[in-house]
Amino acid sequence: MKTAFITGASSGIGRATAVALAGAGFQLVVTGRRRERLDELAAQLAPVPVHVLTFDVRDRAAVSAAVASLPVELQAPDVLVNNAGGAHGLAPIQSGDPHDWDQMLDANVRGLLNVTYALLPGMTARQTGFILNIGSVAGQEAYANGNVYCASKAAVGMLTKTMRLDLLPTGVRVAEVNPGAVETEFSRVRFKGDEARAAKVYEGFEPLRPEDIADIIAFMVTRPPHVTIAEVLVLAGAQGAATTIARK
Ligand code: NDP
Ligand code: 8X3
Repeated sequence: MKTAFITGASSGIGRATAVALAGAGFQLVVTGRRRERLDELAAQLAPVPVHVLTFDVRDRAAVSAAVASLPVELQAPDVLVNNAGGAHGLAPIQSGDPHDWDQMLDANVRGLLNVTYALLPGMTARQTGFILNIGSVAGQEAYANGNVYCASKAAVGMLTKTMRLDLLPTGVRVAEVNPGAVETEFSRVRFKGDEARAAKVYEGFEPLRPEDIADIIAFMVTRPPHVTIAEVLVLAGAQGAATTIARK
């Protein structure tokens, strides 16, 4: 049975990806900080084997210790989905909060590297595998007040391209999905629990659902070894660009 290791599976796109990949025949390692959410997911997916790991992706030592605690065969997953992360704040650079900046750079960029670092030895030794990074439309275009979030996702885009080149001789393929507006806990986190402000982001149009992204991820990671769908931009139907949305 093939194994998929999914970060940020306690919510949103990561959770939906876990459901989709379980449906596609994978056993799973699901990670996040909220253990109960992950335990619930594992119970929902039974009898699919699901191994739960809780760690903060920003903590390299914790990531490495968690991976080392896995049975050896799970330390070399066939598929790694680097999804954990998000936005904190939406403010002009001149009034931004450096603590928010640290959280975004540490989770979205360093976190992705921490998890990749811990799993690559197993994946490269096996000479096969697939790393799917979650970038964003925000990594491809600038929008006002997006500053550090946009920069963190642009970094994911360049890491994806360079990782793909570096890993070419190892048989590990690397690709990226760049979602537009997906209704998840993303905006609740960005606006620090302000539900009304978060709801406004998705008002007046039909946003993407996490399952829409998960379906695409499942398709990409199940292509045969001679096919790499390297980058996919997925916008909501009413979305022309990151902040250009036809609202009714
Ligand atoms: P959610 O907030 O619903 O999910 C985020 C997930 O990431 C949660 O499972 C959370 O788990 C985990 N996570 C966040 N920070 C950490 C951390 N420091 N350590 C470990 N896990 C962490 O948002 P989405 O599903 O929307 O976001 C998933 C990814 O998709 C993110 O990288 C986001 O930037 C990206 N994205 C989202 C878009 C959207 O419109 N929603 C569009 C484009 C990209 P826990 O809190 O349990 O740790
Ligand atoms: C999430 C999409 O446009 O809110 O990455 O930044 S956006």
